Amino acid sequence: MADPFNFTHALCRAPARSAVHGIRADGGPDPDFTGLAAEHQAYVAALRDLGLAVDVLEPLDDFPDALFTEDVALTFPEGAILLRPGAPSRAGEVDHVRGALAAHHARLFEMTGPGFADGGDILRLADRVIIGLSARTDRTGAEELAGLLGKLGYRAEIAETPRGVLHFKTGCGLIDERTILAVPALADCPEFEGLEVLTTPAGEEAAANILRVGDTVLVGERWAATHALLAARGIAFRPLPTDQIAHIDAGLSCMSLRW
Ligand code: CIR
Repeated sequence: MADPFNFTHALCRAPARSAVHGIRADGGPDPDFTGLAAEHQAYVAALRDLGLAVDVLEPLDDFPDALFTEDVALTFPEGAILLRPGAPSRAGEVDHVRGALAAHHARLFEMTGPGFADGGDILRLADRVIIGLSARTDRTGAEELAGLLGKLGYRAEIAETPRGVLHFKTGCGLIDERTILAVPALADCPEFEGLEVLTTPAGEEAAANILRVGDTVLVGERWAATHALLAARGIAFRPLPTDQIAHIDAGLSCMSLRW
């Protein structure tokens, strides 16, 4: 299996004005559109600076959450899978990435249902893929997805996402091939056996959604103790602003598909 951090491409989508109405589980104020767009631009610029060819799709006003391209598909060097997002308002986003993915991936599979799976629930490790069950990903969907992953040569395991955590990767991310950063509620996840699990520093649970690209870990700029943790391990990291996307329950992995 290939290096899980070795990406050459990413697919993003510019935020529509409607993004300020994106889903949030616990209510809370709308993000500021200008700030949110700036965060998105900084993210795209960082991916390009790290050497990726980034396609940025047009905004979709009818789909406030469509900037979170991670949730509608899975992408690998070997091919891609179109998913069935679990939020009804996001189901239609899939049709809007099909063409862009078909242009890059000769092998393009698609979930047919009736189950659901969001890309935010899928954590790719060096030797397998973990599918987290959540309010967006049900067991039927996870099992269909595991079968499709098998066609691309990836072994899948199904895990539980703690209650109150939107997506599995809201609560964890890979620092390196053997090390996970996870919120305390996920630290004892049985599927992490054999890996080293570092827990997020107190008060920095929202830092768990890191994204490693090549040798660099993208991490929210607000999380100083997490930066110190990465620095102490000699991990190169790049802080990025995430305050506005956090208003709509998102973090750094959510804003791209990568392969
Ligand atoms: C949603 O609730 O679907 C969006 N507001 C946030 C999606 C975040 N995506 C992710 O964690 N992969």
